[in-house]
Amino acid sequence: MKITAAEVFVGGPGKNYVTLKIMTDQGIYGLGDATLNNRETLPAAYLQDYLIPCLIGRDPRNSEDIWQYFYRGAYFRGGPIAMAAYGAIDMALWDIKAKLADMPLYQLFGGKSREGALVYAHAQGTDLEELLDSIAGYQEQGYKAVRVQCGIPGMPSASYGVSAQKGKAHNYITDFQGDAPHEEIWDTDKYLRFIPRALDRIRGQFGDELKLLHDVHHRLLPREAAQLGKELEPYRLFWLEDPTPAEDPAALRLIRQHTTVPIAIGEVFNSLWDCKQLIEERLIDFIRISATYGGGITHLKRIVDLAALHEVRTGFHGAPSHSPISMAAQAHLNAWAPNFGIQEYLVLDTPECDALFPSEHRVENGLFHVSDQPGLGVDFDESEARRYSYKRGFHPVARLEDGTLWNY
Ligand code: CS2
Ligand code: MG
Repeated sequence: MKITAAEVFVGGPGKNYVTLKIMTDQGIYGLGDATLNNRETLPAAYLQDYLIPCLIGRDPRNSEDIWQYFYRGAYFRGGPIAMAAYGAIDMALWDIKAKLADMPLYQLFGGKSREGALVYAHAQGTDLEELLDSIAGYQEQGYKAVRVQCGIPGMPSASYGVSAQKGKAHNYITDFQGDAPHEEIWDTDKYLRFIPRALDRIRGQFGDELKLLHDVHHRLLPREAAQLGKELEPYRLFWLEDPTPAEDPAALRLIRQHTTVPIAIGEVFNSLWDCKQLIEERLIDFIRISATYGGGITHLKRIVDLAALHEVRTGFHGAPSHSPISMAAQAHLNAWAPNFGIQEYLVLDTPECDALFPSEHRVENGLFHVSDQPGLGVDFDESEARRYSYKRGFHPVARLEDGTLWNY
């Protein structure tokens, strides 16, 4: 069996998805996702200019060797651009293998360990009242877990994860379009004063059962994060995410000395080496790396197994940062992983997105039910894809009130 051709598509409804399609001499094709938010053309160029020419003629069933060939074979290893490109290739090869086996992918890992995988939705508000309504809306739809993000009183612009306009859902591409990053103002003191009060209201209104998550988005210093974790303990968060910048794992030692709040980190990681110390020293409770920037299924599965050895559970980074193809890859891992924790899930099922990526994966009552179709269980409609083209966008930049640049 041989790979005969591969093509990359960039674009999508309200978002630049980077989709790889690998064709074989047996008519079976595989799909992969290389979407790197607001840098989408870069993994696409790496695939087109360097990787696809090396794929032609290879046996697509040798996904391990192909992964090692690209990762170890490169003198300059890793990084989000390269790992997103390898990730797309790897997903497509697993898709082909599972289609050859005529099985849904999770069967190749060891079958299903659960009927449905717990997901969390993103509740947000420019103020607390709007956030409470947003949480209530998700609860009515059956969600059992929500991430809660709220505008901070007195902060000149909205805090991370919150739409700038009241009543407007945050969209990762339309909000970020333009020729330069939008700048936000951050004020740690106001944030630290407000968040415990907000969590108190939320717990009081929604009771004990609803699982609550909160994303700090790398904004705090280690001591501040320890203080916040301690103050939030009475509200029993499911997790506190990215309390400090992820490139400094030792900061977590200080946080762990002071609080038992569960910690989730890893959405900006792209290899096992980024995760290793946090997992081995049990400095986190959930690992957030994604199948896309994390080098695909082959590498992600290795991270899941290392995490299991240290009682760290999964909480993969989710849509819409990645396409439904990546979501499907993670859904098959979520169905199998003995140490599954939760899956981030933002509603992607607009008619346009469903038309571009048809699938039978579905979320019901807050659980993700993986498709039983052979392979990843998601397709890609090329005629739909032709409706879209690339649009440039940037993540915002955060500054303190005096102008000092801060972590976004
Ligand atoms: C966020 C991300 O989902 C999350 O937890 O932190 O959506 C993040 O802001 C984007 O993926 C950035 O590309
Ligand atoms: Mg996050």
